[in-house]
Amino acid sequence: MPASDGIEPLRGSGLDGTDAQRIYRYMLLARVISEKSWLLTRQGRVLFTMPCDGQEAADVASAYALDRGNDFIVPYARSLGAMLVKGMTTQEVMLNMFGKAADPNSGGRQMPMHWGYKKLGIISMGSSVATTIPRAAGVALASKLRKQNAVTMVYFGEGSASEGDFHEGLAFAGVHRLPVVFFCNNNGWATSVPVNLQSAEPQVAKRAQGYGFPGVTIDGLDPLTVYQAVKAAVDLARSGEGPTLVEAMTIRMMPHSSSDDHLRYRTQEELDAERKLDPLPRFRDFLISANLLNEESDQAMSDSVDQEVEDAIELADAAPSPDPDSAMDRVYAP
Ligand SMILES: Cc1ncc(C[n+]2csc(CCOP(=O)(O)OP(=O)(O)O)c2C)c(N)n1
Repeated sequence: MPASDGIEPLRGSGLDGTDAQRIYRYMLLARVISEKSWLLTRQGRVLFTMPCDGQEAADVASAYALDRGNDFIVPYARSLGAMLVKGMTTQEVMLNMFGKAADPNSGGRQMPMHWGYKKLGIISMGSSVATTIPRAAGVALASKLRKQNAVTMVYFGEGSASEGDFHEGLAFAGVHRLPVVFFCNNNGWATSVPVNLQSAEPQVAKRAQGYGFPGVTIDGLDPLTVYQAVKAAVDLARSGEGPTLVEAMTIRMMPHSSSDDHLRYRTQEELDAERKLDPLPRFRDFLISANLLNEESDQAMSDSVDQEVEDAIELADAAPSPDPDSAMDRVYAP
């Protein structure tokens, strides 16, 4: 359906109706990929997954605020929505999930959801959380020295903000006023450790003050709020004013990973209550009230997303595995 004016001008976010519809489709796509990947692990067809259910608004709308052709993303495993916005296709995501040779992230050699795609400006992550944070400061330093006018955005969870790497990365970026946005997805959990056992000060954004730049805490379940806050941070970074720490408050609707059972440390009642905050129905209701979506167009979008993911699964499942002789490639220097 055509993008009408809707709720003008989309609550001052700087986005128009077409942007809002695109963001919704990316959110839906991330959700369906996440849900189907979970089922594929249960079927024994995929080795591992880290669901992103509950943080689609944060991931998608933050990446949407970047200049996607020029800026860099240093992701973490749950950044699926940001990967899609940055240009990774559903097929490429599924080739990664199935560990196939044509996976552009690592040729099927890394764990699933360990992103890194040079062509798209997605810097390779690693399993060790927060090591990406000083690396993102380094990427931002390089782009500043090269006068690329690029912004780097690094994604991590609040648990990672307790690591030494977090503090070193922020200190360096603050001193050198680097064009970097630190995007913390605060879902309240680091695997089974709740936020109150991670730090005596649970508001991560406050830590930015110690390094001489702004920190903001925002509703990470509302894509318009996320876009607005991240766009301001990206603009600041691009204009030479240095970093911002954005803390998006989100939820973790699923277990930490396919290797986890969250009912060993969370109650069903708590999970049921959290599910009511799901950002997808909330944004869908907003779009309907803004006359940017109706039952029919929502169903059509949902069907096309389902088909896209099913086609990608079929293709990835049938694709060739990496050659066993390549197992040591890029592990040791020749
Ligand atoms: C340095 C390091 N320590 C521990 C782990 C194991 N581990 C993987 S994810 C994770 C939790 C991370 O929590 P958070 O940063 O809040 O992100 P979330 O998974 O909640 O999105 C841990 C402890 C790891 N991968 N790297």
